[in-house]
Amino acid sequence: MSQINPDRPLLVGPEVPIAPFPYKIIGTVVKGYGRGSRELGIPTANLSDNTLEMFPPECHTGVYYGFVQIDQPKSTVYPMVMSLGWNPYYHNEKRSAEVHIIHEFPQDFYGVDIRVLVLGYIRPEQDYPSLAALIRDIKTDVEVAKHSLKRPAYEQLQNDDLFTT
Ligand code: ADP
Ligand code: RBF
Ligand code: MG
Repeated sequence: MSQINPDRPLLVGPEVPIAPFPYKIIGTVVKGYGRGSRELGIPTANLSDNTLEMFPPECHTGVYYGFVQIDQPKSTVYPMVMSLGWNPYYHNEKRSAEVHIIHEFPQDFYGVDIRVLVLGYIRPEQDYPSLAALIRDIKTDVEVAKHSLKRPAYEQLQNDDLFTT
């Protein structure tokens, strides 16, 4: 199976973020369920539960794109894709957010704070017939995020107050 889903557009969302975007999430990176996203080549920084009240109520489950910064204000800002889903551990009464940062890190960073600026919606959460199909769509999400963030109104938000103060 090819690495990218050819049926999906690489550019999504409007030229300029519109409400409820952009919105900001600050949270601590916690341990996930060890479902092996790292083994899939897609590690996800799972956000602590207290972040969930920061999500606008109209944001439904699905995949989002934006920027993220780890730990220190003024440090590097990376593109990211985020999955907002229902947390099976809480009998699906609670949502959970996990962020895949589009960068290779030499080590883990559990326990640190990350700042996330969510800028747009990519797609709803889906059920996949195989792990390979899920991975292919997540890899496609990464390409969609990179393309969609290249537009000027998005690019300039790398310098948002969230990341500089
Ligand atoms: P868990 O189930 O504990 O969330 P994962 O397999 O999803 O485990 O790995 C996530 C961890 O990997 C993150 O908490 C972070 O410390 C680390 N990590 C390394 N590179 C990345 C990356 N590019 N994006 C997100 N997390 C990363
Ligand atoms: N899980 C799904 O079951 N369906 C999805 O459509 C889905 N999309 C995802 C998109 C992104 C960008 C990321 C980072 C994760 C997604 N996941 C999805 C969650 C994925 O299954 C999860 O990261 C692994 O199960 C490991 O926790
Ligand atoms: Mg994870």
